[in-house]
Amino acid sequence: MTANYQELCLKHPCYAKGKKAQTGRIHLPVSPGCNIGCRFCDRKFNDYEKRPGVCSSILKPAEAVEVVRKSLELCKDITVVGIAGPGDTLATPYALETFRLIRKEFPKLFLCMSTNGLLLEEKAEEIIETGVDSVTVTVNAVDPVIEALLNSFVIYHRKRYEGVEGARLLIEKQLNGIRKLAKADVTVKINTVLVPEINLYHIETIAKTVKEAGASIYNIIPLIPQYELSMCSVPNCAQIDSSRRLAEKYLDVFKHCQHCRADAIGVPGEKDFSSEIYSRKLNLA
Ligand code: CLF
Ligand code: SF4
Repeated sequence: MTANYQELCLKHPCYAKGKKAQTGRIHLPVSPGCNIGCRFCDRKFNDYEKRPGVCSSILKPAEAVEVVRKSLELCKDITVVGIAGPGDTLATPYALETFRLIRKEFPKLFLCMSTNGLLLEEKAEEIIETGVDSVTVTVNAVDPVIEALLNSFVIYHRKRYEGVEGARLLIEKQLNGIRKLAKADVTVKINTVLVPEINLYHIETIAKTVKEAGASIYNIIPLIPQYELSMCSVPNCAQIDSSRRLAEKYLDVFKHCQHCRADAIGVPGEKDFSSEIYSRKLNLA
């Protein structure tokens, strides 16, 4: 049985309402590919950058099980196994395959995945059957004209859709997917990358729309200006605060996001164990 929202609020670090949680997560970098083109996305392999889309290397599902085993020895606070890239978790089959292995080996850990949502509607049944406890969908706009400023293309069943056409398809699939999961009592969290020049005045509409679709909690992630949006600004505290206040009219808001790497290990915002694990990776086989 999957965890309910109240349980996640107590034991999942990214569902902490109020003060920061002391529980941890391990991210398994098993999902290399992506099927959309976010204009701020710059995926990289390195050991030093602390942001989404970055990891030291890609793991195979079987290797990921051993990484979890070692990580639990190093960090007793881990309650969640998350998969957040470095690409999209539904663009390749490896995330769900990994979750099935983890569920068997570590039945007490919560399973958490993060996705852009393009394939959420058609993969919802498989996600539910796999027993994923929480799904984060990144919804940066619910208006295709705004979304097209944040995303240049979508590749859906081998066909490329650009601009507003692609954006409309992405939003439709995201909202249908959220509805399906929520109906099956899977907890849905929404991440929005806040880009002051593009979606600052759109946050309330996003929050209201995703709440109606069945999401439980909302997280605003300040833009890291890079790639095609390198000319945009980092939101200031007043912009983040006012956006959170507007979102809070509709749903709970998570306020401790740490811009995690795709291979982060530990309590978010505290000591990260990934360098210890990955320098030992060759010994795990
Ligand atoms: Fe990872 Fe994301 Fe699950 Fe958390 S992170 S897949 S919901 S277990 Fe958390 Fe890190 Fe922010 Fe993500 S602090 S970047 S919101
Ligand atoms: Fe990058 Fe994630 Fe957007 Fe894919 S969905 S382009 S991995 S930010």
